[in-house]
Amino acid sequence: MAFCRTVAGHFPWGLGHLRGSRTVDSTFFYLSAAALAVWLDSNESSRPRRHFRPSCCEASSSSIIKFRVDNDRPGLLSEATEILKKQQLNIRDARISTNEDSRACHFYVVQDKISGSGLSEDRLAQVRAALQELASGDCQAEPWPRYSSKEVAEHSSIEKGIWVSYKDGVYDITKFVANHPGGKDKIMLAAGKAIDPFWRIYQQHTGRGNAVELLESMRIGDLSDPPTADCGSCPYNTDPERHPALIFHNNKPCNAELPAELMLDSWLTPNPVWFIRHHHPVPCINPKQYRLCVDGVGTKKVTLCLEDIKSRFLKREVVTTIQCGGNRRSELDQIEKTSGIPWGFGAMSTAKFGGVYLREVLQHCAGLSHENVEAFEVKHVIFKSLDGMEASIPVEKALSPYGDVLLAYEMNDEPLNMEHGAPVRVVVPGVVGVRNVKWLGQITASRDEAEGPWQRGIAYKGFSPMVKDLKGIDIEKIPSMQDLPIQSAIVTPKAGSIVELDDIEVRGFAWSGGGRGIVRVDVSIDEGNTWVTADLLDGKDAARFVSECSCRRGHFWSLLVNIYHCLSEQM
Ligand code: HEM
Ligand SMILES: Nc1nc2c(c(=O)[nH]1)N[C@H]1C(S)=C(S)[C@@H](COP(=O)(O)O)O[C@H]1N2
Ligand SMILES: [Mo]
Repeated sequence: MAFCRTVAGHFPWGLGHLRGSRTVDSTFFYLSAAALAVWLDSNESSRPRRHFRPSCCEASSSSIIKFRVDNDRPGLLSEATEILKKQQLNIRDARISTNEDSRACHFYVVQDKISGSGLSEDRLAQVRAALQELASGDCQAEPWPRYSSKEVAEHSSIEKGIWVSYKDGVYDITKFVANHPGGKDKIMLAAGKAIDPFWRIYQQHTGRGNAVELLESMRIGDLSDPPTADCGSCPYNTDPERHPALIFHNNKPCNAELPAELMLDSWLTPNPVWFIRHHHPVPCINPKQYRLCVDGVGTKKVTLCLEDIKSRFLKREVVTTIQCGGNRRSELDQIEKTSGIPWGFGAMSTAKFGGVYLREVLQHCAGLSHENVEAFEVKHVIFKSLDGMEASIPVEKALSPYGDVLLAYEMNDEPLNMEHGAPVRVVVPGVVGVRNVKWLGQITASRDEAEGPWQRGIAYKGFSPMVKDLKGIDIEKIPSMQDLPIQSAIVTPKAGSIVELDDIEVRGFAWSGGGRGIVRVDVSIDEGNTWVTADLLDGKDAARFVSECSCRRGHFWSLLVNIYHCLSEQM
């Protein structure tokens, strides 16, 4: 297997950071942010189930089989699951609650594949006979308890428990809210309510990933009055058409990456295949009616229309790479499943952006001088978007003459398109993708950073790979990601491909955030025992035709490896 290692201008992690290093400083090792693993709560099995009614009275979409065993043993759960599958049952959930002695109670939430509902008495008798072959004990089945939406509504606080419904199910999400990848505030909007309309907007829950499974593990009952089928028009109907070469992880909202096959074609990524990372439907904004409001502490409030932005400030051009904080998460998933979109390495792209410097708008137009920053203790600049998203960057980056933060209205010499944030988006060179706010509506100077999951949530903070849930962790104390660390990948040959034993050209890209340039790329074909230095190709040239800022550093690289030569040297 071939590895590459890459060295950036400043050495924040020392060598070897690409594999294994867990050092975290104020610039994050972005991989660990994504390593926050799937949420699991081992206490769930002891949750009381209320008001059980006999299965024959009401049709329920599933039943709970309770199998009390006198002598539990390792492996019994999987043996029992196999038996249930042979009995033509869909298993939605399986748990064990163990007593101090060897007795245990197994819970299996099942659906009869034949009838599509819970278990009839006859079917239960068959299942009971089969299970009792496995271990002595007692086996019964009950339908889920039924709750009305009124009863669900009574549970909307931590004290009373937080319940929600989804389709015909009722769920107790009390312990989950603090761990929600989309943030506590968002999920609390649905406390005591049906989440169906929320998930129609945030379709990443149902598109792929594990949200449905997670939810099912929190089921406590059936909803007696489920909502009628989807009504109203789909908010994604107005999303733009997309290039078929993109690799789609999701469509509503759209999350799509640049395929490896196109990655090395040109340093500037063509607009149609630029990676797309949305959290919402694409907002439709009439450029004539567009207004950008600049306000906050230490400023005098101004409102600018698109023409103001274009005519009152010098047009600047900045070539920069934007990378999503979740880029390459699929590679982490191979070690242990994490939550979030399983990106390959294509959640990054490069463009020449045209627009105006944020610092010039803040200083020359809104009056945010360095004196005001000091006097009013301004610490952050918040960007609020017209799609409801917000994020912030430190004021130092916003005002730095070398920061090159741009309010962009052009991308690769074309007017910025609606997909990537038209009429105006923020471009923050060297900083994690999520701070590059699209469809910008408001810029606010502030003492506090932005609110919400995109700034303060767990998806944009770094944790040790050992962290599996958030018990005992005060998320507020962990700083939000800003500068991205070094990044390097082998693009060809593709991982896992079989190549002829001969001269092989290994090619890839390397890039670093925070203004650090790439010093060297080394490649190893012997699991890291020996390394050969690759040639740095274009990318560096792209930086030449823009201003003096050092915030867009990247290269393609290539190396001809002779496998015979390398192997014989080792013998
Ligand atoms: C009630 C049960 C819920 C569960 C089990 C759940 C689970 C999840 C999971 C697993 C993710 C990560 C998705 C991914 O893989 O990208 C996620 C993200 C998210 N969720 Fe939920 N969620 C729930 C309710 C809600 C509600 C009611 C809302 C909105 C009001 C919401 C809004 C979001 C948002 C905004 C994200 C972030 C998406 C992003 O970063 O693109 N969730 N949720
Ligand atoms: N308003 C808004 N801005 C946003 C987002 C968004 O969903 N809404 N996504 C962010 C994230 S997470 C990333 S990685 C980049 C992606 O930009 P792109 O879609 O132009 O590639 O935009 C950021 N800005
Ligand atoms: Mo992102």
